[in-house]
Amino acid sequence: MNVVRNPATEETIAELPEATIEDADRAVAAAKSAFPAWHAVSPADRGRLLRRLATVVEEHGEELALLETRNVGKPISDSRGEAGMVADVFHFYAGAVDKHFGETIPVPGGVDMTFREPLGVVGLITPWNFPMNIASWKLGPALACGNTIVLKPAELTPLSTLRLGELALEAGIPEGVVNVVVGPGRVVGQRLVEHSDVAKIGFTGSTEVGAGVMRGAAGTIKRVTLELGGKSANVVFADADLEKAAASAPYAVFGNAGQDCCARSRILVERSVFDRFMELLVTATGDIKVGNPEDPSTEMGPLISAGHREKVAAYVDGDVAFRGDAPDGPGFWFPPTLLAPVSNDDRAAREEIFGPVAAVIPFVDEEEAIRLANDTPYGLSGSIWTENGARALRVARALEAGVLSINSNTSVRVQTPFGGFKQSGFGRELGLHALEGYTEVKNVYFATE
Ligand code: TXE
Repeated sequence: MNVVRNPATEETIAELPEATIEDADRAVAAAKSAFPAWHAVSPADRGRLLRRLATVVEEHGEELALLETRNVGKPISDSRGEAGMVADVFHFYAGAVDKHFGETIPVPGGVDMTFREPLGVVGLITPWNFPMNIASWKLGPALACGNTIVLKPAELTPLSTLRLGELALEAGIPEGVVNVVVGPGRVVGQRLVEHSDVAKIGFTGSTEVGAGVMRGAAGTIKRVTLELGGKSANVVFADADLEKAAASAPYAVFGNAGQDCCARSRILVERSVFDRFMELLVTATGDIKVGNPEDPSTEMGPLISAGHREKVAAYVDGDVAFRGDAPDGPGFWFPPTLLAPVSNDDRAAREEIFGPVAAVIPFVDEEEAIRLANDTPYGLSGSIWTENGARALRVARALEAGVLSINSNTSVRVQTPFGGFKQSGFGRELGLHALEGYTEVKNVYFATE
């Protein structure tokens, strides 16, 4: 039995049967038999169905937001934004689907053309931190391109994904096109990864499990897109608008209680303004409102589980510069915490903590800032704060990361590509780039001479 809890109260909110290998096989078989008919639907009509799905999600936005808040513990204001993004993602791919087509290529002796073909059955495996958002980032482009789906959410947070599956049916997407299986990753997830009828795995989760997905996929030469961990840098130069940078930094690391692959959990600050910046950062961090996620004014909720809280706590030993408030419990609470000054070699600066813990690291000049920011096995996101435009672009070009912001800490937009360098994974989600990951290019040469 899969027991689902509200991490803010520790109450059981659902008990679900655990899917087995046989269930995964049945889901793959359903997706396989639905594929020819779904592939045959014209792109414009697939777009119409995705548009309907977007509208149905909008109509159920408040319900989805509340479900996400109760299951993940995230503030309701965040969940409302995320439900809105799910609808926006389906709107975007509804509009994109009939504008993604092949080319004609001049060659001697004939006409050469390319087609964009769907892959077939794709397995989508998602984590517990942004369940419905990440599901939509994969579902939108995969469905638009004519693939059928087996979607496996994380065991801790399956509820919004199950609801999305029902809403897809309500929107008129035919049975068998979207299948949701809830079960353990090492059983059901692994089965999808190794199944010979699954053409691709779109995975978001830890780097360790991502490496296992790659190994498992090798046996069938399966395509994979991996969106994995991060240890991103928020680089603050002395010539930045310090007030603005310090006001923004806490949201970049304590948003979603730090359980965010894009968290800028290494705050790199130029030494000449380090003390002033710390003062501002401590004040801004102290202002974060931690508490009941269903209260619209709450800015930070609990962690996902007791086990995860233990893991996060193990990173907080020396160098605590500030510890905010958090409720006592029940609930898996952890206060926003600043570690400073930290060396980039410390464990807290090297490993993904995935909790509300920021390591503040001093640097002396631009060259050292770039070196420290890149001195990590990860390469997902990052921010650069400076009023010098040339420096901003110079540093942005030098950083080894897939998603960067200048004078901002936001990472994710429906229209723009999202994904990592180095051990943060490969392949891109969102924007038009995501369509590449759910199609094969077929080249056809037609001899005319
Ligand atoms: O992730 P997992 P978990 C990081 C973060 C966190 C840690 C563990 O540091 O503390 O990972 O989180 C499925 N074959 N991130 O345990 O295990 C699993 O069921 C196929 C970063 O949740 O990677 C779930 O659906 N699938 C990350 C999904 O993989 C398997 C987001 C992710 O689980 C599997 C989440 C297997 N063998 C965690 N084993 C980010 N960067 O956003 C598990 N799964």
